[in-house]
Amino acid sequence: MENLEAKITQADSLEALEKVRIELFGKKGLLAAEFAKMKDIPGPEKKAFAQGLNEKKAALQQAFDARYEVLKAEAVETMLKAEEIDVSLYGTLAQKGVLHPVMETMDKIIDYFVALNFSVETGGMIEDDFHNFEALNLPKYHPARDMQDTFYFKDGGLLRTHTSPVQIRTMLKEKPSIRMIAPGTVFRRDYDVTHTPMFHQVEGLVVDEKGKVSFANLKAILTDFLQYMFGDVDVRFRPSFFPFTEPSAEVDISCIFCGGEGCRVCSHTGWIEILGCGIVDPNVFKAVDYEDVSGYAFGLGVERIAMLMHQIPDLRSLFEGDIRLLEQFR
Ligand code: 2NL
Repeated sequence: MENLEAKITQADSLEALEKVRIELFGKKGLLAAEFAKMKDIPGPEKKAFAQGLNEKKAALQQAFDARYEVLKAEAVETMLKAEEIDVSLYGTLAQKGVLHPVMETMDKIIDYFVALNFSVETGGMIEDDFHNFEALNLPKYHPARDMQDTFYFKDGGLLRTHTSPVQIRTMLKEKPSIRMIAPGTVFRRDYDVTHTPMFHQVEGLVVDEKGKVSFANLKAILTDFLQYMFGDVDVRFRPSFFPFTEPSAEVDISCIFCGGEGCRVCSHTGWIEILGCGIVDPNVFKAVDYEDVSGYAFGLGVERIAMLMHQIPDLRSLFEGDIRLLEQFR
């Protein structure tokens, strides 16, 4: 019976000790077997035998309890170590958001014109034929009004194809002079590497008494604007055509990738087309009942400029909703 105590003190875990407990104190355990021998002990010796056995049992129970306390304390210690939390560690920091490159570019454009005292006007994206086309000297049967190019609603409404209806509404609402930009979302039925059906424009319009607004003013402000946007670039004006301006020009900057040497981005011309502009066509003023005024106007595509500033090769990636696009601009 001496090695029973050793069984208890050698148990090295609560699990091992539990096994020992069953082995010793269980219904079919070693102590139960000893007590069973009682019936074979002759009468006079029974008492002494029972007393010895009870003392032995009590000693084992005491050894067991002591061992249990030690192992329990060890187990708690081990658990606390394993679950230790360093409350001084930083948590997971929340990710900051970033502006979409299109909106960042739009803001930069708006900032320039706001600083030059242009007002910022906006309007609805659903327009009608008059404000989107007719008033802009785009008469019925003009190719731009083709179903191929414009999203029409069944009731004759349409998604604006440029922000010009905002200028038309502003002129109908207010007397000259006008000094405004119209930033916003526009829609055209187009989809390839450089066109998405939804994109953004900023258009500008300046109107004043006849003779007060010249092409020279337009040239000066756009040259300064483009150097604000792109740094020390050359700017050139090429004759062009828009139904709503006469004369009209397209404006190029010297290629910001090759400095004008010629590369893939500028199709080896050394120039990149950035915006369109011109002197407001008299037919536009007729449509809004403006008399004895002159004005200049311009329009630019925001995505195109964002692509150039960030060297984004495919315009469609701006609208795919892939968060990895934004992560690049963090
Ligand atoms: C381009 C060219 C342009 C305008 C937009 C305009 C608006 C009114 C009257 C006259 Cl109400 N003109 N807008 C003028 C010239 C060019 O946009 O290439 N845009 C992306």
